[in-house]
Amino acid sequence: MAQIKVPVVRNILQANDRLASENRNRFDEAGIFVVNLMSSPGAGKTSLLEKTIDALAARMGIAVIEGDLQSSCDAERIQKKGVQAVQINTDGGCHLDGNMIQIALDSLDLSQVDLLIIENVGNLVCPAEFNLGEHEKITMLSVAEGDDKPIKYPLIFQICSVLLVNKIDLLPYTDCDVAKIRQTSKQLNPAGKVFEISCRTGEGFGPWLSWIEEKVGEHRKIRAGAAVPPQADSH
Ligand SMILES: Nc1nc2c(ncn2[C@@H]2O[C@H](COP(=O)(O)OP(=O)(O)OP(=O)(O)O)[C@@H](O)[C@H]2O)c(=O)[nH]1
Ligand SMILES: [Mg+2]
Repeated sequence: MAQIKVPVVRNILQANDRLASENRNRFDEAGIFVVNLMSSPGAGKTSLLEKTIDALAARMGIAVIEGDLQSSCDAERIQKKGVQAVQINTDGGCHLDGNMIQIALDSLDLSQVDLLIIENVGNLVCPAEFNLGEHEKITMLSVAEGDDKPIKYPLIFQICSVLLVNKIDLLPYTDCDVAKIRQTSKQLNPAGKVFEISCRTGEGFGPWLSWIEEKVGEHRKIRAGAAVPPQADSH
């Protein structure tokens, strides 16, 4: 029997990449720095956003796109901080995609925004496959999840610019070896940065906030015409 080829998945990813590239053009025209924040459920993504907004909202315009299967809990948490937030419900879908971001962007006023953070659906697998048009991918892993996660779910650790190891206040109560996380993620992603943080106590936030501020500064220069946008990569 003749072999039937099924190019469906590749077609979906190619179509998504086109939409992501349109999003990226929109971000670069506006000079906005955009990050795609990914982790498993409950690692602390929304807590990170709350603390980051507290620290930076006086110095820059921030907006948030929240992705969840159901509910608007996370967008409500962000709106309480006084910044624009739009919730995407994927109705069971396990990741955000470029089209969802295009629709969400129509609900945001980007004119005063310097930093747009997209909180992806909690999942260590599928979000890693779909570009949204972001400039940088951030992966968060909490110490309660175990230090073997980079070995078991390599792609999401391979493609991120920054790995945030969260909940370090819980280290005395876990068997997590942060040195092992650093070592295995370094093997997967030699150029990636690793910041150890606690969204509960604020420990370790300095390097994370400095990194964000530096990136926002670079993109403000793009808006002012003093720099060219970075090339979009395939991940
Ligand atoms: N001890 C401790 N708890 C934390 C820390 N960060 C977040 N939490 C708690 O972890 C739980 C989940 O935090 P969220 O910020 O909602 O996690 P999330 O990744 O946004 O979750 P989903 O959106 O459902 O994927 C909450 O009860 C937080 O208070 C931390 O650094 N230390
Ligand atoms: Mg959340």
